[in-house]
Amino acid sequence: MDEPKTGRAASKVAAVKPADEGSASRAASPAKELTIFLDGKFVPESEAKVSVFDHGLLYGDGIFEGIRFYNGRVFKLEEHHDRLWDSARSICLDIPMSREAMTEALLETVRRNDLRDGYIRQIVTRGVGNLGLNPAQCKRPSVIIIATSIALYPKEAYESGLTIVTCATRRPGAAVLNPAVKSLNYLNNVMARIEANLAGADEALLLNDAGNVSECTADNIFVIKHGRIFTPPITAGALRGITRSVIFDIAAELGIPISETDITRHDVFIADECFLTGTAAEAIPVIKADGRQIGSGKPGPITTRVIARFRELTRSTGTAIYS
Ligand code: PXG
Repeated sequence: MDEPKTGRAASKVAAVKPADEGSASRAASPAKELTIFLDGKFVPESEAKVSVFDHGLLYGDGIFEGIRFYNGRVFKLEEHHDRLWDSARSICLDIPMSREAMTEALLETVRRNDLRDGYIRQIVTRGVGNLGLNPAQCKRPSVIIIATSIALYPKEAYESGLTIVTCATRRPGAAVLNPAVKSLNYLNNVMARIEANLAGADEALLLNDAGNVSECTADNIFVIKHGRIFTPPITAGALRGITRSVIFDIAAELGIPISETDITRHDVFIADECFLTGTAAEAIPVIKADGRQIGSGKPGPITTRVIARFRELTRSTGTAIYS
């Protein structure tokens, strides 16, 4: 990353609002049972059960995607399905549905829950096997689709920014457990999340074996220095986030230079601005890292512009659910 050249320009911050979780959200109507897609059927959540012999449970053997929908449209559906099928191919899992059938099942799950804004968790487990870990035992993968709402961080944090701490848990390298596979094995991320909780921080920053920054527990990280945006490359252990790709598009559109670069904690500490992205997190500013204030200590001007454009895109593009 570039060395610092001059002081930062003073930042005037516009309010950044999080997504509306939707009027039919789970929190708003806790008594109403969700309808879940489970292996070809739509069932009430109280009946949506998988076997204790499912290797998704026994070994974390399976894959998932988290997808958002806004204003009656699914955001970046094709990109999420590309990644789901890539994850499946990488772990030799045959998804027992065509992409077209999966898309229809996903849209129908949202419709049956009468939602316009929310979050879809799509899971493919290895399926039922015996107590040995060999996936050859598992005859048929299970497909689960849940449509509901999610709030990863408190609403205020989208305006005031998050605090993050570097955790001792390292992101495994591609040769250990490739973070590019969005698998059900999220203990690395969970351990990092526990460290953030114990430290009283909003998020955990994970480093890779080389000591470079990878990402946070369920979000990609971006730092801004002298008007340029930097984010770690996939080879640093970052997920190829779909929101991350949208940020590249937005930066190009706004004429803000952006690049994939190895960054260290130092680069985070001296950044003018910092923000995180993820489907669940959306785009959210970071204002403190390991006790150091980032920039002015408030969401910066580039962050604010990028997030505002992100919100516009989420509400104006996507696959129609109702038509
Ligand atoms: N890094 C990791 C490790 C992730 O799991 C992202 C980055 C962001 O990627 P997208 O494509 O969403 O921009 C993720 C996404 C959860 C949850 O339950 C996690 C994700 C997505 C949705 C929900 O915490 N992971």
